[in-house]
Amino acid sequence: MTTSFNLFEKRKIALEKEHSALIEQKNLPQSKISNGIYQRYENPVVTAAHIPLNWRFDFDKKTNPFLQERIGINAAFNAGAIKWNGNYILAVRVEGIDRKSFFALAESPNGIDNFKFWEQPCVIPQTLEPDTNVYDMRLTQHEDGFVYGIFCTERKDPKASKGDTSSAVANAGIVRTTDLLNWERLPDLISNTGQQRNVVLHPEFVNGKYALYTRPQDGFIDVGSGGGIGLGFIDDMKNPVVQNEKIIFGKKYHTIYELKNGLGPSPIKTEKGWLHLAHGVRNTAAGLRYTLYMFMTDLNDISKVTHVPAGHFMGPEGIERVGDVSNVLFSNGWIADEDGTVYIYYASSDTRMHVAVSSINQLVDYVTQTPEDSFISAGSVNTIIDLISKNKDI
Ligand code: M1P
Repeated sequence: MTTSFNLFEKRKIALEKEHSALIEQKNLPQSKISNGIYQRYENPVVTAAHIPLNWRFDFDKKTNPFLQERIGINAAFNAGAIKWNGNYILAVRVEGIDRKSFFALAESPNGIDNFKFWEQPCVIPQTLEPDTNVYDMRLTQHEDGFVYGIFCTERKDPKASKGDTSSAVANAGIVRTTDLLNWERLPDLISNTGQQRNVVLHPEFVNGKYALYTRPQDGFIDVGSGGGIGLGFIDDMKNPVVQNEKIIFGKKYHTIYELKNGLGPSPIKTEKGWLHLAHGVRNTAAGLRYTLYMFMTDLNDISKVTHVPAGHFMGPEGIERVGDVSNVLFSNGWIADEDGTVYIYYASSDTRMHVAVSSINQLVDYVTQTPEDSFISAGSVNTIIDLISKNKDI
């Protein structure tokens, strides 16, 4: 007869074995031929199942004789990224089954597998008005010496009518650190718009000021008459008042960013310009569809968009299509290595994290040589015919 004692022991061994196998599983490039722009990898790099067992299970036989999972994790997605002491770090949005998201760092020696969470989740100090929910941290190693984490802080809308228990207000919360362990909370962003999400810090000073990419919005989900990727400036991050915010990349009819868009990670500097990764959203009969797209801005004027390849850079494929919020790709983290390799960390369907590997040269080539959108079907046909005739001459 199985006693609760050996049931506990058996479950513990099985859980630990399964967890180690998942973490240590080697990740290989997908076998199908890539598009030449980036290489997707077979396995998600971080999932809810990667969360350490001791965050979820009480391993005391007396208080947990059945070894039940006491704290459930629903998803691990939308991670910021940074290279740190030679390793690849993701600041993962971990979402518990209680719907609350928080940040936790996972580290890999090679950027594509073996991501292990640090000892405990990040402790983010609160402002006078506590965050109800926090998510989607962008990490920026700024030239002032700090690593900044800018994330969305969500609180109940104080103007919500009685009985309205879902209206919320989103804004940018700001923390900074020099060790990724101790986070100093700075005041939340002060801007002219009602709400902000997808706020990202530029890594360099611009005319002595901090430059911030914003995404002003009228409502919590709908950007309304606002929206687009904005650019504004801040004198002092301890008093983060955005000045001169202007839209540098607006939403546009009948594009992949028709409904809304938002910047992904902090941009990467190249000899040709700043590489940007963003998400665009359009509506369909099946709901919102989020895809990733790229663009480039001028090295001397970061408000000037110089190149925009037509359409999406990455769209959801296979398993990526399905999850808590299906048909969504979202990225807020990438890492450019010294040798030019670029690790693009993207989440699928608000559920799990993946990696695709590219290089600065491939991405610059993609952004600068891919035909731009003509915004009409006849224009798309012309672009294809131009390519066909060019190929005839070869
Ligand atoms: O559910 C898709 C995404 O929706 C929001 O992004 P955006 O403000 O650009 O619409 C965010 O909640 C994001 O976390 C989420 O992945």
